[in-house]
Amino acid sequence: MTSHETLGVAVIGTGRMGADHVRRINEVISGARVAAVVDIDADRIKRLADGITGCTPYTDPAAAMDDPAVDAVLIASPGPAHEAALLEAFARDLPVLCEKPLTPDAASALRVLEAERALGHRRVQVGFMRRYDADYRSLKSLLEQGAYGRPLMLHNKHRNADTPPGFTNAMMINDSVVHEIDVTRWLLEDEITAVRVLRPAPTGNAPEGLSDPQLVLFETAGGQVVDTEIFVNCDFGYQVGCEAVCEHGTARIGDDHGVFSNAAGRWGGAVPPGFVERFEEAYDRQVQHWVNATRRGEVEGPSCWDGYAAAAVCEAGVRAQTTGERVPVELIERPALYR
Ligand code: ISE
Repeated sequence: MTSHETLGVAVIGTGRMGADHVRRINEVISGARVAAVVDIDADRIKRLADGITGCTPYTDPAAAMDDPAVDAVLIASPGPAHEAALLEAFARDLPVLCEKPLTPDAASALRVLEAERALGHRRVQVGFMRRYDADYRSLKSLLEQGAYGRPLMLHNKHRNADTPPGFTNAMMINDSVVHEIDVTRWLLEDEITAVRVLRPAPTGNAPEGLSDPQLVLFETAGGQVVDTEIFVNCDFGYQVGCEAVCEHGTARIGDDHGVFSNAAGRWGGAVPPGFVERFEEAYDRQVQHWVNATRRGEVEGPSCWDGYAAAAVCEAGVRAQTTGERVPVELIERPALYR
């Protein structure tokens, strides 16, 4: 396609995130339109497609990708379905925005990475949306400017008000801490080499069997140490923060968000209820950047290497959680395509 044409996007998976991306492409961002929606729930996609001009519903991702109106694919189905959809997209050389995780484990992420390498060029942007959040971007550029010297440590916090039924200890790493894994690698521009997990006595709000909160420690190749408090039943809202401790100063994001008020003898602001609200602008910016780059014929943002590295750290993290030991992270050598 040429850059003046509108990008026809097939959105695969129309659950919470997929439906939000359909709304975003339709109503918020420019340069793209929803050309197809894909889900196993035929009623849901028919209802969705009926409300969008020129949008066709499909229950089969491959059939949607064969639709001539489809120029690019946004994958928002559950993680275990990503590999098959990515390979179908590669078979047609279609650009992809793939929600995190790239795939649920390091072996399948490596298969996807090898399949993309076989194309000879990048096709995938992975949906690590915090890289598009205004606060995280300010912190990143501050570290890049170098005025505070080398970063030595990061302190992260990641709190959710509560968890959906069936949320497990492994999901605390794979679904939640995976964001701090990506943020750590991105901010420090280094790989995570080992993981440890401490499990304090759980909150009374945690469902049976969930060890909540937990403290996750990373070591990087350059010798930095990063801690992440993950607390997924904190009971008061959604809160994410990061403090970088550097040689000549510190910098912190995430203390407040939105309007700060004084009234009735108190001061303060609001805590957002969930990640969709907190990161709404980051999701918008992420999808707009993907559309813009795709229309220019380019691929930017988090790559299959980032998705693979995150999956490998998650695996080590889940092992550290269950064994209580320090678990090293095993990665292949970084291929030239991702340097
Ligand atoms: C969820 O899957 C996300 O991706 C959110 O960003 C994260 O904060 C939450 O803990 C996860 O469950």
